[in-house]
Amino acid sequence: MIPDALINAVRDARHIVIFTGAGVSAESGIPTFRDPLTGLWERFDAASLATPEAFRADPALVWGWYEWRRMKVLQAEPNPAHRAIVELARHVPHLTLVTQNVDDLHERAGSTDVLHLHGSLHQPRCFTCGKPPEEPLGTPDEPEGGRRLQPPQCERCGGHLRPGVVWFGESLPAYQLDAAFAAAKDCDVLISIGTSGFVYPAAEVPNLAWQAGAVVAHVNPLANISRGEREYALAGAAGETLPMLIERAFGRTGS
Ligand code: BV8
Ligand code: ZN
Repeated sequence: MIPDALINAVRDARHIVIFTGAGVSAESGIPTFRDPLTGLWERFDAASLATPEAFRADPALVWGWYEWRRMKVLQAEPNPAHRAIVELARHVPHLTLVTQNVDDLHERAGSTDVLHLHGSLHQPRCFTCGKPPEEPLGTPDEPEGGRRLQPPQCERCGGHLRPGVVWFGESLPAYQLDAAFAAAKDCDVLISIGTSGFVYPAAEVPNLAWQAGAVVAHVNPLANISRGEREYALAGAAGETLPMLIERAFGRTGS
């Protein structure tokens, strides 16, 4: 199931990059984007909701969708995959965690210095002047998926608050993207976990690592690989595969 060559590369690595997508939070009960039926994309036209145009056209619809997602995250717990990444960081001289996710489950599992390429559900800001609210948002009302909720008003300019995520057509935060690309070019091993690799420029990260000579592994029930050499597909769920990988590389884990 997990090739010895990959176990040895992980054990001997000086610098490991972990690159995560929605699949790492799937076992916490958070819908992914493209899973049939449960995926957000299936039940909503997410690509048309996750845009500044959609927010301008109907702020209450978009805010309601994100508050529903934020509520699901608040109700969720980190899963063994998130915890395995924290455990791995204890064994590796240098681990860089890059996520496309907008939930805070990595942080709640104990990961630090997480590079969020697509922002966070937990950092709303004013759509007009960019100012974050004075008080953090409380627990959202019980909006069921797709119900409209009027976004709160900015205390400074009266504009609408918006979710602190990167929408389609918006630029990614330059610091996080530059740091992620630099880590990918420097690392010995990159483990991509739970991503379909559709969305750019984030999807460039594993390619940069492979092109720079790193060993690349994809943890995904649908994993398929294209490059053969130095690349591995671990076709399984993250919550089962990652603890196994770490136990094989470093012995019984404490998690
Ligand atoms: C940019 C935040 C330009 C919001 C997200 C045409 C028109 C316009 C733009 C484009 C275009 N063509 C290309 C583009 C660029 C566009 C893009 O890439 N589009 C794609 C769809 C083709 N990108 C952008 O617009 C980016 N910005 O390019 O700016 C620019 C340039 C200069 C100056 C100004 C502007 C911005 C992209 C960011 C969009 N925001 N999220 C929100 O969350 O609502 S993207 C969204 O999809 C998610 O956040 C996530 O980050 C991303 C990828 O999804 P995944 O994480 O991979 O999830 P998915 O469901 O797809 O896959 C889950 C996987 O997990 C599956 O493979 C499944 O098998 C696996 N899995 C399931 N269970 C498990 C599991 N794995 C392991 N264990 C399990 N248990
Ligand atoms: Zn404002």
